Amino acid sequence: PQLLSQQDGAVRTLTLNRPAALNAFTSGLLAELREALDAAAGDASVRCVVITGAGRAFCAGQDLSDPMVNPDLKPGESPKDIGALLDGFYIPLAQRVRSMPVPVIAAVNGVAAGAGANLALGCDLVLAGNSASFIQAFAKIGLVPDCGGSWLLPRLVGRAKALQLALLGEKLPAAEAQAIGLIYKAVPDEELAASAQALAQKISQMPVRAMAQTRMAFDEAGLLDFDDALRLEAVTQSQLGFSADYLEGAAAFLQKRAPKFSDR
Ligand code: LHQ
Repeated sequence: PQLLSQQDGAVRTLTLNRPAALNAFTSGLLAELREALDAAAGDASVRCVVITGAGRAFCAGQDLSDPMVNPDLKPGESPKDIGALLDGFYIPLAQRVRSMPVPVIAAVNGVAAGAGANLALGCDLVLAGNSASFIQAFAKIGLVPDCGGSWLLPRLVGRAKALQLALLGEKLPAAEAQAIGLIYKAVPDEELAASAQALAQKISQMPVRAMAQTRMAFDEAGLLDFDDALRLEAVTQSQLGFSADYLEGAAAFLQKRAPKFSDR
């Protein structure tokens, strides 16, 4: 299979599994990843999702040997519309990640290039091994950042850094990615898998519905003015105020005991 899925407790781990091609995206892998995220979203036993890669890379982005992206076009042949690949595969995938009802962690185990980089950056928390790197490879092949990159990059690191990364397409090592605020944390390579699993297990015990709502509030507030953001906070807080998790969290605090969260 091009995608491996495994569950430990309430943590579902999805592993991109085309290591010989650095886990580059075929339409098949993109579809499998989206289906696996749909399945995780619909499964009440899942409270946190980890996405990682098999082998030495996280994901090299679109598989450039796929006939859908016009490799080796013969003279006189007209190119296919690669926008169709975005409409059919990358847009629904990026939307699926951003609308997951539980937190999503990227465990970036090696190079993340092009759409592979932006898939990772679209996750809620990005851990990376020290030897991992992020490459906005699009510029080098005459394309623009996709899979949400145009929206994410300026918001994550500001316009100047975003333009540096996207225009020059240089390899950004994990430690630098952490230093500029592009990712959560770089860790030693040999600790990445265990760190990601430990973080995911910890999160799975937390109020995950509110965490997913926090991500959605941040995304939406970016499009609102201050007063509208305040109103959105009140609407969301009003809903969460009736949730079992809030009632449990507040009660557990007052009773000086550990809370047991269950909402999703
Ligand atoms: C690959 C790939 C790859 C196929 C490594 N494809 N085989 C959306 C919609 C429509 C159209 C286009 O794009 C998009 C979004 C995008 O993602 S655009 C960006 C596409 N990605 C790239 O441009 C990155 C291309 N790859 C690289 O620059 C390098 O492979 C990196 C820097 C990722 C890794 O370099 P190395 O560590 O030196 O490994 P390598 O280059 O030797 O790759 C190992 C193998 O993986 C090799 O195959 P081989 O048979 O020679 O061992 C590569 O051909 C293959 N591979 N990326 N994207």
